[in-house]
Amino acid sequence: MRRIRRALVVGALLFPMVSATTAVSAPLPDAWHLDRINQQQLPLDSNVSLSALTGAGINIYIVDSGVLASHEQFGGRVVPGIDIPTSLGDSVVTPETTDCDGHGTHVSGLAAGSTVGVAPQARIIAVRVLDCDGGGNVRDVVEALKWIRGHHKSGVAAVVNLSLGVDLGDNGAAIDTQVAALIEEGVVVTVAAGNGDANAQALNACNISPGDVPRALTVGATTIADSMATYSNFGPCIDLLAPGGTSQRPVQSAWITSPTSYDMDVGTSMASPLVAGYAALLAQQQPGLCTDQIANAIVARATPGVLSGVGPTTANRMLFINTAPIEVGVPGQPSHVVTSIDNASVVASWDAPCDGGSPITATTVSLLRNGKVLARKIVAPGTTAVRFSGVKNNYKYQVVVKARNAIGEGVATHRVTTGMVRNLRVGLSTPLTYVATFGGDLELIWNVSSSSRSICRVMGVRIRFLRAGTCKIGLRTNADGTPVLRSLRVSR
Ligand SMILES: [Ca+2]
Ligand SMILES: [Ca+2]
Repeated sequence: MRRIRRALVVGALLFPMVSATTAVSAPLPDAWHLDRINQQQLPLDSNVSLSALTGAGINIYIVDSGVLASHEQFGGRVVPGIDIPTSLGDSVVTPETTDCDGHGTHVSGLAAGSTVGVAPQARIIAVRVLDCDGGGNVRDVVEALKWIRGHHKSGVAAVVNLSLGVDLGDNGAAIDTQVAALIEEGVVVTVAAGNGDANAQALNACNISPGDVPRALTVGATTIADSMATYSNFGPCIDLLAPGGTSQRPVQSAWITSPTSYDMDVGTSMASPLVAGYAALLAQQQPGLCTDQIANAIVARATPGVLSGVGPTTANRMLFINTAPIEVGVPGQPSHVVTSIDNASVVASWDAPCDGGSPITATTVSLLRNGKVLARKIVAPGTTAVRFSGVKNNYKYQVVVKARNAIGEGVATHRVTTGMVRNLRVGLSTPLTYVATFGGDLELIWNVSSSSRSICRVMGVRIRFLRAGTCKIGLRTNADGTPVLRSLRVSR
């Protein structure tokens, strides 16, 4: 498996870092990237203020080389996420938020730095997949994205930035699958379009993963003179362009040498987090918005036709920070559907989706067998679990969940198939997946409550029922997630 690449220009000269003794603090001498995106046309006007919005309360996951949490740009807003290379034993970096490469710190600064970033109060969640040389593995990125899917809170807008990529042919589809799932679960994903091949020859971004994922925001790079950067990948998969700089005028952001050091970098890696920060501003303003509402607004508000050097296959759209309210829409798709069975009953729970900007008024839960609806329950907002009783044993069922608001009906979940409904009798030992299922590709982590240990026991991938009573379990989709609680009735 080929290694993943960060989307910094390969071989680009890094300008000398500002040393700790001569460190620049606000106002920066060269925040042209911010200056450019608060106006539609050149020339730059030296005004870098973007919005009264700050991204406060919004999580931006930076999937990268980690983040130097102590940097002055972050003011305590960096939260350790997960350090995949460490957990898989490829390298060891402690604490988890440390960045031994620099790329992730630079990218984080552009998304959410206090003076170099677009969303200066957003929370940065450091998800480390790149090592000290900026390299990584597809497998690690897939793990990281799964972790985010379990970690983020459904129904609350969040942003993921991926300033990295791999050739689609190098198992990129595995990353694409996870990116698409994140978007379906309500997360805005911004992706660097990539900086061409090893010789900086620009490529079609549709051949790069995850830049080819349709609902992701794939970002190409521009120069200070408003031309498309020659290294920037191109093509119909590019949604918009944003400042990425050139070696003559790179982009300045936080660096890892010290909490007050800065560095100049070049690439679509720098353009993508600017869009991530913008998404956080919009999410802060209307926290219930769904992914596509935010992503579509960002594309629709980009300034058309102002860039030079844009080829015929790339849309000529330049990032423009415009925080006018977004029109409300229908709710999104509920996520994290968990089903469990016991005698003659099915219990389904779910996470409420984004509400489209208008409160959810009801949720419909349907129980099906062989594609036919057997029962339907309509529950009030705030209820996120229902029990269907009186169903026949020895069958599997499907569950579909759908929310609605004043605007209309939202998108239904996929059908989630239950385990086979049956009596959980003393002495039964059965695979966990026959008792509870998750509507997706994440595995459930089981915990039996201590009060139930004499009644049921999990052994490996099986559960055994020891005595009649109530077996209380907690089901999580990752180690840090909030468990879904279930009470299974065990009979003689
Ligand atoms: Ca300006
Ligand atoms: Ca797209």
